[in-house]
Amino acid sequence: MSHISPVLWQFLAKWLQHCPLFPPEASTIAPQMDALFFFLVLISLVGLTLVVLLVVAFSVLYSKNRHPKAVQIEGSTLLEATWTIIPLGLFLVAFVWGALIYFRVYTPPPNAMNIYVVGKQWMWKVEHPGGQHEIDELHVPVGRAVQLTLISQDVFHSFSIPAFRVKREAIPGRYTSVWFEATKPGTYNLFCTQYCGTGHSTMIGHVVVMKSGAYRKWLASSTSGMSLAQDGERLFASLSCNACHNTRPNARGPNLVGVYGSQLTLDDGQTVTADAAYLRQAILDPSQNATEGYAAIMPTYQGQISEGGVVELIEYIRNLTTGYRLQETLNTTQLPPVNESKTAAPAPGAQTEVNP
Ligand code: HEC
Ligand SMILES: [Cu+2]
Repeated sequence: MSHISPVLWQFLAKWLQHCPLFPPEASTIAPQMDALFFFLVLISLVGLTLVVLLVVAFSVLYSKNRHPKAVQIEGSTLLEATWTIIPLGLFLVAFVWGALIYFRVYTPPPNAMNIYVVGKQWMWKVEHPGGQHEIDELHVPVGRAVQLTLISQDVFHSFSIPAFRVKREAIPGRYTSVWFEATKPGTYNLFCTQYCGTGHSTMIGHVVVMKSGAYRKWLASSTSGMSLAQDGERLFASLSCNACHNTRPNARGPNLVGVYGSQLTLDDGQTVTADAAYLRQAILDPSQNATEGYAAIMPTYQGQISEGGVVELIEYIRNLTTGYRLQETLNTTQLPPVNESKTAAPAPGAQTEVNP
């Protein structure tokens, strides 16, 4: 935060690292969050000091000894305007500053790699696009924008990585998302920060931030041999979805190839974008949104497919480009394309990576 005095900032950052009360700053957003946090702490301290000093000063200056007779004061417009305008200004600064950070936190960059996280009593299940499954662990590369798509299989949970200053609810029945870009390799804590039953306190884990070479190795060594989409392809066949969704001309269900991200017209005339949330709803509760031109014959799969399974089906549908066979073959060592402009000019102070 260069607009704060750099010396003061250095001092604060040093102090933070040696104070075990404070988690390390390990993501791009962390220093920005902390700057706002310290601003709030600072103005609170200034306000508190001012009030305490005035209370003490007034109780001495206007004590009964000095002023045995009470005097009625009718007020001062100048004084009232001052103590209205200054706090108003401070609150507006906090509001605008907070709003800017809020939008940054909840707007993932378009090139972010997506990882699914399913919360359930009492664990975090992580599903990587390459088919790597983890429980209470999350491996991510350093210096890459990572978007998490969260959902809960039972009750409300809240996914929190203090070192990255990110936290987001995992809600039953709805996808939420959060993103971060880790800046320092290492192992960080991962918590559920919403009381979710007896085992809540055990719903903790680790985020492992790795350099890209190590990350590639990890991806290759923890693969199950099938990508998430390929898992979905299997599930699609074993649930007999292909009895209705297929390429035959008289297929009873709509063609799912290329449906992801497209605009669909429902039989009540509404148009919707077929994003992950819509597809999930279409699979679990088809009667809610029948597509125009099709009979509502699709059975409900509510309670028959786990959230992990739904994620696999969505990834499968998302990857269908030409037919119901997945085009791509599993390449576990493949990372999403690097943002070129970013690699060309690393942000000052950002860790640059050397690819092996
Ligand atoms: C009995 C036939 C049938 C089966 C089995 C079936 N579907 Fe459907 N599906 C339909 C029909 C008909 C629609 C369109 C009407 C609607 O939305 O209810 C549809 C709509 C959908 C949609 C919404 C996309 C769109 O263009 O409307 C998705 C996604 C979908 N099905 C996925 C699946 C999956 C995944 C399975 C297996 C778990 C499955 N379906 C099993 C008949 C079926
Ligand atoms: Cu929980």
